[in-house]
Amino acid sequence: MEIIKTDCGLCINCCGVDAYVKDGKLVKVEGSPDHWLNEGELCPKGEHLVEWVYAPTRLKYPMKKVDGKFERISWDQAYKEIGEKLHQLKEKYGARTLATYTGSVGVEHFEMAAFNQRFRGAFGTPSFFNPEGLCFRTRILARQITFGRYPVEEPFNADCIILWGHNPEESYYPQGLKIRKMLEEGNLTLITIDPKRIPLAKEGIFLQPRPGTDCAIALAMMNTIIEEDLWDKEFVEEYTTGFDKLVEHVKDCTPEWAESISGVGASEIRRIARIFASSESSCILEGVGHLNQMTNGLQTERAFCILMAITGNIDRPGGWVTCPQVRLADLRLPIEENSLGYEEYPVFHQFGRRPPPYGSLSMMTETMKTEKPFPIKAFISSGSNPVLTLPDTNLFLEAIDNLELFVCIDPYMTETGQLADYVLPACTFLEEYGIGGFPYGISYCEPYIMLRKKVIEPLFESKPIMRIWSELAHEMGYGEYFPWETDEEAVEHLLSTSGVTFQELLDNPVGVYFAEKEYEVYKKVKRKTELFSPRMEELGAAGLPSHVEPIASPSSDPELAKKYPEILLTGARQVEYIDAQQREVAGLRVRVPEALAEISPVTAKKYDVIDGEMIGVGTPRGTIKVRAKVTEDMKEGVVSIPHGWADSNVNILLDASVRDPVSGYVALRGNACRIIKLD
Ligand SMILES: Nc1nc2c(c(=O)[nH]1)N[C@H]1C(S)=C(S)[C@@H](COP(=O)(O)OP(=O)(O)OC[C@H]3O[C@@H](n4cnc5c(=O)[nH]c(N)nc54)[C@H](O)[C@@H]3O)O[C@H]1N2
Ligand SMILES: Nc1nc2c(c(=O)[nH]1)N[C@H]1C(S)=C(S)[C@@H](COP(=O)(O)OP(=O)(O)OC[C@H]3O[C@@H](n4cnc5c(=O)[nH]c(N)nc54)[C@H](O)[C@@H]3O)O[C@H]1N2
Ligand code: SF4
Ligand SMILES: [Mo]
Repeated sequence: MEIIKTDCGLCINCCGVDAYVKDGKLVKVEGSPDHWLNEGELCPKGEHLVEWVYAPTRLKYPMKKVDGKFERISWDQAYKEIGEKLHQLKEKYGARTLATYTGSVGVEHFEMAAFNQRFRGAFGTPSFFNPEGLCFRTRILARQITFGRYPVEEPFNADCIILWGHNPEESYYPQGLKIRKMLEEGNLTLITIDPKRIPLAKEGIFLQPRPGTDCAIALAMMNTIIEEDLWDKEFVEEYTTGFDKLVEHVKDCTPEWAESISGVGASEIRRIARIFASSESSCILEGVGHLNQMTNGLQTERAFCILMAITGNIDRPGGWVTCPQVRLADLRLPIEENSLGYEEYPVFHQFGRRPPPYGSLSMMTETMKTEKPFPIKAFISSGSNPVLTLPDTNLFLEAIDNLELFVCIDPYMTETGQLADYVLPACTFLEEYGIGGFPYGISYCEPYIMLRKKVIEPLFESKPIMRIWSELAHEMGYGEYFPWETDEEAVEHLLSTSGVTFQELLDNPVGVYFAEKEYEVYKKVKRKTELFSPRMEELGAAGLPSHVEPIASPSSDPELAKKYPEILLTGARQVEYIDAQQREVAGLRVRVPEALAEISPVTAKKYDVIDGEMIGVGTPRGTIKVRAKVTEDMKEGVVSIPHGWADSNVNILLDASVRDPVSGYVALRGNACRIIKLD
């Protein structure tokens, strides 16, 4: 039996995995005891990797839809037909008629994103999309706007953590374990701000706000910190600009004002403001996307940045720290045209020195449907399952009706693959080489990189995604851009600018630190922290954050509230699954067999609903059936439903036109809904 030390590519946590391989087959996995983060532990998904990789829903060979049914074809035929069609469509409608989309896997799987982008560059289309258009980007952007760089949470050195719309025991499993350990050791004050009393909320101070009012709470904390002179004089005076404007801006944002908006007691807001400001080191540890995926999302993130700054918790141990990044080879080819959303969402697209490589995802589906401002006739989706994960499912279904070519590249037959013209089998991360760890320090502030190793040969006829893009490119005449013959070669090339070699990573199977972390970076950089942002104003947004009621919520639209009086939250994470994945893994499915809509006993009583009953949940966009879970932990008036379930697809309920006007993100939370008692 061979033991291969690799990195789990299922989610952004990148835990270390010891893979046991016998006769070319993966037979067992364990958490790597020598990996700094997970220290031998694996979450339930990680524990079920063997069942996942050999699941019967794996795509075995390329298939083409003929008369509504899939037929097996060869790779050669697939490349030839897809290539010809793409050339034809480019001729007829121009290059931008091709949209490519990589899902969350394409954010964490650097090679997938890099090769997709190289292909679209060779083809010449600006229409590249990924979940950065609804997930991570807002928080990165708000921090860049404020600090001129991207400081990342370093919670394991903190004395006080605010879990703000973040439930790490579900979504960041190894982080959850470490926080529990810190609590056991008795050196952490934990504050949780969440409409749901999550298990960690029971370990400290808990505030239960009405959804979408977090910015008001943050402003009231600033008000208290300034009123009570708890701000960090040295940091604010030496290293920030705009404090005077901030003082003026928050002077009326008293805790009493925030109480009237959020429902959280003024004394509680004062209490946490004092603890937060006077702890040795404090860290806002927020949901990756939860608070950003609302209509005041970007400005809420700005408020968190300001709170961290005025309390001096930037670039100090336990706060938000600027993490060194590895420079991977940039495979992007120049693209002349701007992406969708460039004009509509200038903060998102025009803030940086160059625009982000992806378009505004919220506009992709609408453009596919309306053909405005141009027709999108070809769509290639990889590492994503948009039928279940894009908000406004019915809009997406109407949009894909308009396509002339729809290709889905995935290791599994998904709900999206079922609707495609061609499905191409990609292999999983266990069957190819890749880059693991945290080269960009996105979720953990550790300058640490690992080789994600090929543990077994690709199953059936599946191929590494890098090969799929390269081979299609060669077929279409773009071969010169894709000289790499294997996935090893491609990964070696990506590492070529990083200072770390493929061989070094093979020799250090649990990874290497590529740089030393530095604190007090603000002392070295010229750019001061901008509490007030002149650039935001220039780009048409407010230079300081304010509370704004969620659009299309019962609180902002009294007419809507008459019919839809409850507040819908979607997508709270479940440790058993990543987004819409792993539902085929029986060992996980027995733990959580279906979607549950969490509601409080008071809400349940209002509709005469009992725990375990099937209910309808409706919005102006549609209705779904889902089983009710009645729990004291959920705030009254809130209905929280996870995403990614085919039989209770919560994205049917969302409206792609309800967006954060600054970031362009579709509101995944805070929308008005109602409960329907079923007979
Ligand atoms: N197991 C698992 N892990 C995952 C994923 C997965 O699907 N499964 N997905 C990955 C991805 S793509 C992402 S983006 C991240 C997401 O990770 P997070 O955004 O951290 O999501 P959660 O951990 O579910 O925590 C969200 C919490 O926010 C609360 N919340 C909702 N609305 C509000 C509000 O208005 N105010 C406040 N204060 N709280 C609110 C919810 O009740 C919930 O407890 O997780 C990643 N990790
Ligand atoms: N209502 C609602 N909707 C949401 C959210 C929410 O909170 N609420 N969250 C949003 C967020 S933050 C995100 S990031 C998105 C995620 O949305 P998606 O990325 O669409 O979600 P997944 O289900 O993870 O889809 C990933 C796909 O990649 C495939 N895959 C796995 N490994 C590989 C590989 O190595 N190669 C290839 N080619 N494919 C692979 C999987 O089989 C799966 O089909 O969902 C968003 N949708
Ligand atoms: S938390 Fe689970 S799924 Fe995510 S990397 Fe770790 S073991 Fe894999
Ligand atoms: Mo995400």
